[in-house]
Formats: sequence, C-alpha cells, structure tokens
Amino acid sequence: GKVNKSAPYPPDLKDQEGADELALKALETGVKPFEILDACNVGMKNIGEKFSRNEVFVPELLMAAKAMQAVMNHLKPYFQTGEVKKKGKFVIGTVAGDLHDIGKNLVSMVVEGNGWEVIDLGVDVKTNKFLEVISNNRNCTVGLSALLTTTMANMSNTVAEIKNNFPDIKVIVGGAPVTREAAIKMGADAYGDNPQKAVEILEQFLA
Ligand code: B1M
Repeated sequence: GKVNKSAPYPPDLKDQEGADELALKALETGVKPFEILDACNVGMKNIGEKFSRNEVFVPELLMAAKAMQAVMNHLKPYFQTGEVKKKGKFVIGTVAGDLHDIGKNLVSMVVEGNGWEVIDLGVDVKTNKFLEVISNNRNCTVGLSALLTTTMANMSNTVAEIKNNFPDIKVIVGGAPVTREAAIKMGADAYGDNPQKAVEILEQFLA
C-alpha cells in the first residue's frame, strides 16, 4: 500500500503492544502457535517487499522486528518440550556483518525445544568466535544464518575456515538468500530452509 502520511516519522519504536495483545488473543482463541508464526512470516515478507519498493524504511523494518520478537516471546513456551537436553550441542549464530536475528532465533528456539543444547552466539559473529567455541565444544554441530546477499560471502568464508580447522564438524547453513546450491558450493554439510528442517538434519546427523 501507500505510506501513511499522517503517522509520526520516525515511528515510535517502543510501540509493540499491539503485537503483544494480538498474539495473546490468538493463543487464547485457540490459534496454533505455528499458524501465528506463519502469519508473522507473511507480515515480514510484506514489509520487506515494501522496503524494496521504498515505501517503508529502516525504522519500519525495526518496528516489524520488535513486533515479531514480542510475538515470539509468547510462542516460546509452546516450543519447549521440557525434555532433558541430551541429544547434543548446537552452536548457532548470524554470520559476520549481518544483524538479522529473527530467523536465527526461531531456529534456536525450535532446536532447543527438540531436546538439543543450544549455544547461541548472537549476530555479527566473526569466524574466530565460531572457531573458539567449536574448540571448546568438539562434539557440536554448527548452524550459520545469513540474511544479506553480501554476508553470504562471509558465511562461505566461515564454512571454509571451520572445515579447515575442524574437518569433522558438521555445518548447517540457512537464511532467506541461501539456497541448496549455494550451501553445496560453500562446502556446508546441509541446507535448512526452515527451523524444522534444521531439526531433521540434526536428527539425521545423529543417526
Ligand atoms: Co533487513 N534486509 N536490512 N533488516 N530485513 C532484508 C533481509 C531484505 C531482504 C529486505 C529487502 O530489501 N527486501 C534486504 C536484503 C537484500 C539482500 O541482501 N538481497 C535487507 C537489507 C537491505 C537490510 C539493510 C542493509 C538495510 C539498510 O540499512 N539499508 C540492513 C542491514 C543490517 C545488517 O545486517 N548489517 C537491514 C536491517 C534490518 C533491521 C535491523 C532493521 C531488521 C532486522 C532486525 C532483527 O533481525 N532483529 C531487518 C528486517 C526485519 C528485515 C526483513 C524485513 C525481515 C527479516 C526477517 O526477520 N524475516 C527482511 C525482508 C525479508 O526477509 N523478506 C530484510 C522473518 C524471519 C523469520 O525469516 O530470517 O528468513 P528469515 O528466517 C527463516 C528462514 O530463512 C530460516 O528459518 C526462518 C524461519 O522460516 N532460517 C534458517 C534462517 N536462518 C536459518 C538457519 C538455519 C536454518 C534455517 O540453519 C542453521
């Protein structure tokens, strides 16, 4: 649609109460957590497309991110099984230069909920940080997330360095611009296009 010319600009970044209330209301009325997530993903896709068309700008992307995080806080309990974390360790981070963390956080949440111990290194994670954490957790699997076509190059470097230093460590890559072909080219062991896929891959590695 069109830019709302009467709305304050930049928008109030603290105003995420609407998302909070709507998430609770949806859960109370029996909407499934995964359905709520799907709806939010559609919203994020829409705001991304508007951004591409210069109809909204970075503050709106931030607002959307804050709203989605508010929703995810309510959904988190539904993804936790209470199962003892014993399947293995999963080290995850968004690659160097990249600050997008919503998809990465979702993967963390779902993997943890499926019984894995998750070590989440956050965003803008340099290769050396991954190497350091792997050397202290030699039995882990690593997950890398990238949301920018530019940071996919950093992702590729990180995969190469991990494989140079720790050939036995398995690496899963994912994020909107990453494809199966790109994952293979980078030398990653697997490509996850969604959090559940990441869980399935981890289970396969275990088998
Ligand atoms: Co940014 N941004 N952003 N942004 N942003 C995109 C990614 C963009 C596509 C928007 C657009 O132009 N249409 C575009 C990238 C273009 C490109 O590279 N081709 C873009 C840009 C350009 C930028 C900036 C450069 C803007 C600027 O400053 N001019 C800037 C870069 C900052 C940086 O990182 N250095 C920037 C900044 C931001 C905000 C900080 C404002 C904010 C992020 C806040 C945050 O994450 N805390 C933001 C947002 C919100 C977006 C969009 C709108 C939404 C991203 C998102 O959270 N999606 C995004 C548009 C879009 O993606 N359509 C966009 C929802 C999330 C659940 O999906 O992360 O894809 P996603 O994760 C999925 C899967 O990919 C998968 O599972 C998830 C669930 O299905 N997955 C994995 C992800 N990681 C995985 C790992 C796995 C397995 C699966 O295994 C390890």
